[in-house]
Amino acid sequence: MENPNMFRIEDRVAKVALVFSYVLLLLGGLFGFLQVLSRAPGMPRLETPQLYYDGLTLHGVALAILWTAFFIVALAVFVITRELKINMNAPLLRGGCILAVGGSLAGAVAILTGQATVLYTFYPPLQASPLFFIALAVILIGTWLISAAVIEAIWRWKKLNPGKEVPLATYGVFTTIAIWLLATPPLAYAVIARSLPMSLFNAPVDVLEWRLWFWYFGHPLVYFWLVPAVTIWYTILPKVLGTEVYSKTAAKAAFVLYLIASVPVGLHHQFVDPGVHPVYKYLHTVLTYLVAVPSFITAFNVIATLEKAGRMRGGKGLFGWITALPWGKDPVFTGITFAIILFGIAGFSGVVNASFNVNYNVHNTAWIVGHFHLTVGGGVTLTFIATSFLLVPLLFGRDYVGKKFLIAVPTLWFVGQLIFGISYHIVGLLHAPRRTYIAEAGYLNDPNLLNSLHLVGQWIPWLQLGAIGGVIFALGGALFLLLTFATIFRGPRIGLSGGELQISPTPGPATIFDKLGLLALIAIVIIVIAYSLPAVEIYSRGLSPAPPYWPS
Ligand code: HAS
Ligand code: CU
Repeated sequence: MENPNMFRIEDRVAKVALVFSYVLLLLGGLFGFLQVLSRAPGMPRLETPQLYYDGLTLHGVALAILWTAFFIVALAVFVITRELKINMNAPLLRGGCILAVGGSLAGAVAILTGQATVLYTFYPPLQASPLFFIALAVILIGTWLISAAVIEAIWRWKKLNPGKEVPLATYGVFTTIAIWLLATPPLAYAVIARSLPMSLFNAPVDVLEWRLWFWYFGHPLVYFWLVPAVTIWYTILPKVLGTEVYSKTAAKAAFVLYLIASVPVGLHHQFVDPGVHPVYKYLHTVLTYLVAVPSFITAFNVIATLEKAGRMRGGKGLFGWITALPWGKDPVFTGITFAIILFGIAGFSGVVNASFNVNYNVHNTAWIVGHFHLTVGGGVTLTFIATSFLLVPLLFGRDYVGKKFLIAVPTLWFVGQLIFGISYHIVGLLHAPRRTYIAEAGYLNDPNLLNSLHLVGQWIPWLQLGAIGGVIFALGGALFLLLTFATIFRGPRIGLSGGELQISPTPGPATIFDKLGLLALIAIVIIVIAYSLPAVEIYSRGLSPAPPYWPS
C-alpha cells in the first residue's frame, strides 16, 4: 500500500471496536462461569438469585448482542478498507462507534446496578429503568451509522469499478450489514415506541405485538452473527491452508439465501405463543428449513475446500486428506475447523427446534441453551477467536505473545463447548428448564424429585457435567484474553504490514449475484409476505396492553 496512514481513522475505529469486544467477552464470560456453576447441584454456588438473574442479563447482552457486534464492526471495517482499498466515511464511522460504545457502557451500568433484570430478550411486561432502553436505542442508532458507512463504501467502490465482481469477503460483509439493516427497524419500534414509554410512564404494552417485532429481529440477529463467521470459513480458512474456497459461486449463492431467508422466520421462536394462527407458524417452519439450506451448502463447500487442501498436502485415499491437515499445529486453522464442527452439531438441533410440533418438547428447556452455545458460542465465537490471532497483529502491529500456548485456546474451547453443549442438549430432553436459578427453584429441595428414577434426579449428573464443560471453555477464554491483551499492550512490535489483505479468491466480472439492490428487494418482498399475515391478525384483533411488572 502506498500510504501507510491511509486508513488511520478506519483503523482506529476497528481497534476501539476490537478492544471493546474483548472487554465484553471478559465481562460476559465471567458471569457465564458463575452461572454454569450455580445451575449445577453440588458445585460451588457463587451467586445469589438476584445476582444470577442480573448476571444472566449481562451475560446475554454483553456476549450475544455486543461482543459479536463489536467484533463484526472491526472485521467489517478491516475487510472493506483492505480489500476494496478505499476510505470509509469518517464522521459516520466515528459517530457510530462513539454512540455504540457509549450506549453499551450505559446499558452495562443499568444492568450492574440492578435496574434491568430483564434478560437479553427484555420481554415486556418485565420492566427496566429508562436508562436501559435509552442505551439500547443509542446502540441501535450507532450501529446504523456504522452500517451506513459500510454500505456507502461498497456503493462507491461499485461505481468506481463497473462490471467488476464484488470480492467474496466484501460480499459476506455486505450480506451481514444488509441483514442487520433489514432486521433492526422493528426492534427500534418495539424499544422506542413501546418499552421506553413503559419504563418512563408505566405505559401498558401489548405483549404479543411486542414479541412479534422482537422475534422479527431476534432470528436474523443470529444470522448477523453467523454470516461473518461463514465469510471467514470461505476466505481466511482457505487462505491459511494456501488454497481458495472450493466453489466461489456456491459461496455467493449461500450468502444470497442467508440474505433473503434470514428474516421471515421469527415465528419459530413463538410456536407456543397463543394468538398467532398455526398456519403462519407453519409458513415460518417451512421458511426456516429454507434458511438451513445455505448452511448445508456451506458444509459441502467447506469440507470440499478442506479436502482440496489436504490432498495438496499429500493426503491420499478416502480419509488421508483429513490427517494431512495441520491439526494442533496451526491455531487459526484448528480454531476455525473446531468452530465448524461445533456449528455442525448445533445445526442439527436447530433443525429439531424448527419443527412446529417437535419444538414443544424442547422450548424453554436447557436444550435451547445447548443449541445456542454451540452456534453462537461455538461456531461463531471460536471462529472470531481464531481470527483474532491474525487480526490483532495486523491491526496493532504487534506479534502475539505466548505463541506456543495459542493452540490451547481452541482446544480448551472446543472440548469445553462439546461437553457443555451435549450435556445441556440431553438435560433439556429431560425437561430441565432454562433461565432458572435451579438451586432455589424448589426442585432440589424435594427428596421425592431427587430420586434417580425421577426426571429431576436424572438432571443432576448432566448439569454437573455441563458445569465441567463450562469451566473448561471458560479457561480457554481466559487464556485467550490474557494472551490477547498482553499482545495488544506489550507484544513485540512488528510494524504494520502496510495493510495489504488478499483473502478473497481473485474477483472476475460481475454476475447476477452483484445486483445487490435487487437481492435486497427480493428479501423485502418475502419479509412482507411472511410478516404481513401475523401482523394483520394481531392488529385487526385489537391490542390488549398489559401493565408493566418490576422483577425483583
Ligand atoms: Fe437457532 C433458538 C432454529 C441456527 C442461535 N438459536 C436459538 C437461540 C439462539 C440461536 C441464540 O426453529 C435462542 C434464542 C432465545 O434466547 O430464545 N437455529 C435454528 C435453525 C438453524 C439455527 C433451523 N441458531 C442458529 C445459528 C445461531 C442460532 C446459526 C447463532 C449463530 N434456533 C432455532 C429455533 C429456535 C432457535 C427454532 C427457537 C427454539 C425455541 O423453542 O425457543 C439452522 O439454520 C442451522 C442450520 C445448520 C446446519 C449445519 C450445517 C453444518 C455445517 C458444518 C459442517 C461440518 C461438519 C463437520 C459436517 C444444518 C456448516 C462434522 C460435523 C459433525 C456433526 C460432527
Ligand atoms: Cu431463530
